[in-house]
Amino acid sequence: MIHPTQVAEMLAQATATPGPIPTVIPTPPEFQISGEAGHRTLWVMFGIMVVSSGVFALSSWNVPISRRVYYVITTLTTIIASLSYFAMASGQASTFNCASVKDSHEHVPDTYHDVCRQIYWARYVDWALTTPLLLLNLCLLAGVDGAHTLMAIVADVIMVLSGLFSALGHTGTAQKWGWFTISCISYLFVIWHVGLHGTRMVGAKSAPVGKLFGLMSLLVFVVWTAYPVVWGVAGNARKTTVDTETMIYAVLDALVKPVFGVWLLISNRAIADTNIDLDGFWSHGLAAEGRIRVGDEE
Ligand code: RET
Repeated sequence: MIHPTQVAEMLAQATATPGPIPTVIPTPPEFQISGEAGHRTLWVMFGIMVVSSGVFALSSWNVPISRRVYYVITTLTTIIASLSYFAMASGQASTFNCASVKDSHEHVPDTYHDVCRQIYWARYVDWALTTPLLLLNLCLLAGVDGAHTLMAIVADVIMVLSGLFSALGHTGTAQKWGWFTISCISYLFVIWHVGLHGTRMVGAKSAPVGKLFGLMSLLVFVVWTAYPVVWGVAGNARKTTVDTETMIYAVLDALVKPVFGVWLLISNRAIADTNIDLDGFWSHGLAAEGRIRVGDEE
């Protein structure tokens, strides 16, 4: 049985004026977004890609259609890049990826706040369409067979898409690291098919083509590998501003598309053995000549 004095104590406790209510003032999320310098860079890159597309398209005019394959592919890469840069410069095609960050304090418990970084998904759309075209140029140059070229292109598309899923994934989760691993493995497949297999296949061509492919594939490998490094340091670890990230990608994109494009097209004119003569549908379409239709013969 409860003693009346105990009841009195319990009542006193229940009705006592409450102490200070612990208050946690939520810290608003911090947004890492593109600034003035980033926007200007995106517009400049849009201009560079448009001008490059015009130059590449015009330079193919005096080349017979059967030998235009490098020109067509190179022009398409800069046209697609112009569209992607236009989308980004005009303020579209981006989203935010937020991660919780710990704030330590001296006398009160740790608190957390969200850091939300702008991710331009237009880049991944661009890469998914243009990197297969860039690989196709290299495979044609080396004389890589269709089976290996197709495998390299599919591995490349998987690399880009899984990179996008990882970029949008939650920090420190299996989804983020899983997609990242898939992307890296796919990149190794690309190197294997184009770099190693291409080096073996180009042996059947003349020495100048072999030298050109050797140097080009080495530089392509170095510049391409810079992409995942920037992706990790800037986009993922958030060690740079969005503007710096935009500027680094701009330099890499300018090298990979207009600069390497000019190099390939000039070399194609200088080294006869780089030429690929594509007849048939590529040059003539589905012409009616030569087809016998049942009922036509009298
Ligand atoms: C990602 C995700 C992280 C892992 C790897 C990646 C590789 C990216 C590469 C991009 C190349 C882009 C080019 C663009 C030209 O316009 C997707 C960053 C391995 C190799 C050449």
